[in-house]
Amino acid sequence: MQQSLFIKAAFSQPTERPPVWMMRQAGRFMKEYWEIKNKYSFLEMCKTPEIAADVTLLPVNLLGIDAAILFSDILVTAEAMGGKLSFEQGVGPRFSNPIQNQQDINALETDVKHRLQYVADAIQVIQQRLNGSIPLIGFAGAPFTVMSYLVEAGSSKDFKKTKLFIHNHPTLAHQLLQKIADVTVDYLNLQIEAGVNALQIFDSWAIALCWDDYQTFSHPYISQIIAKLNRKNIPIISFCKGSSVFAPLMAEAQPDVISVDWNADLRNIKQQLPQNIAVQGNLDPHILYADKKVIKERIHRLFDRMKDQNGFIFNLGHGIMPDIPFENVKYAVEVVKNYTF
Ligand code: 1CP
Repeated sequence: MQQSLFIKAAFSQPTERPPVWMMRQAGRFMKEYWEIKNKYSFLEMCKTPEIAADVTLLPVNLLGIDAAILFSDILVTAEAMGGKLSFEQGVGPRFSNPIQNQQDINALETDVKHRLQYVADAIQVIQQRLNGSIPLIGFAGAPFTVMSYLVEAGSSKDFKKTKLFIHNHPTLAHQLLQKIADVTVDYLNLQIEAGVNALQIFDSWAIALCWDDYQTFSHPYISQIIAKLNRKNIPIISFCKGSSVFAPLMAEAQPDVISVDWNADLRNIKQQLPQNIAVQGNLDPHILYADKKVIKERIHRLFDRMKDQNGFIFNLGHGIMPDIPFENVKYAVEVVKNYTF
């Protein structure tokens, strides 16, 4: 596995072309996903290893990507801690017992590895089926992003409650973040033990934070998590929306790869980082709605910028939207695979 394009690029070694995978590749833009989803609830899919494996393998078989990502969700840690989680069609995730005060935080449990065993089981089934063909990426949400769902009771546009919580109740916020960080360390180490080949930490909503708040309420917990992982030969990818701004701080946490949103020039970000940190990204996913010639031109433009750089994994700046045409995603993968540095 150390010889796979993806692992080599993640460890900043030369590759003949950039490896490709895409955030939310195991999802709603595929009709094959809906054929499964129409039979089960989202949490049932996550918690049944055979089904989670089926969904994980859809983009492997249909798109021919260079790395698989475990089918699960960042909110399973919060659920294991005691959050009453449901996913409603068209609404997204909901917690019926949001976190509002000290009592709520005290009620959250942290010794919950056993409740996440289904993820370890899914990883084992997936690895049997992949049979060494491509690496499997495991993942978890970053404490700030997971906290935002617990405090807001679900998704949010402006993160008003979360921001009020960190600004007016910083001590409580730190207690909550620490509890999530502790669970996340156990959870990611469980994934390593179960056999993942790489890990990605998703801080999707860091983009909502100003520099000082990112530095105080997100960065220290990601640093702590990365420092406590039994990494062996497993690259750690740190993703956030907002990475165009936060990349220098993200680098201090010492991940192997920083996954960059679509706002930045990827080459500029790469050159600001220590040599041994690779970058992943950063095509605007909206490009995948466009005509094929535009898709090809934009991917080539990005690759021409990155040509002389080791440590580059092609991905999107954020996830594939559910209504992006499957054919366009498939075409983008072909364009990447036909490119040589
Ligand atoms: O209704 C459905 O079919 C469920 C849709 C869905 C899917 C396919 C959700 C609910 N989660 C997932 C899978 C998922 N989530 C993966 C699988 C692997 C992949 O293909 O990438 C991963 C890595 C995630 C991670 C995740 N969940 C993130 C971080 C990444 C990102 O996109 O920013 C976040 C923020 C979530 C929360 C979440 N879960 C589901 C939804 C619809 C959301 C987002 C809601 C919101 O906008 O707040």
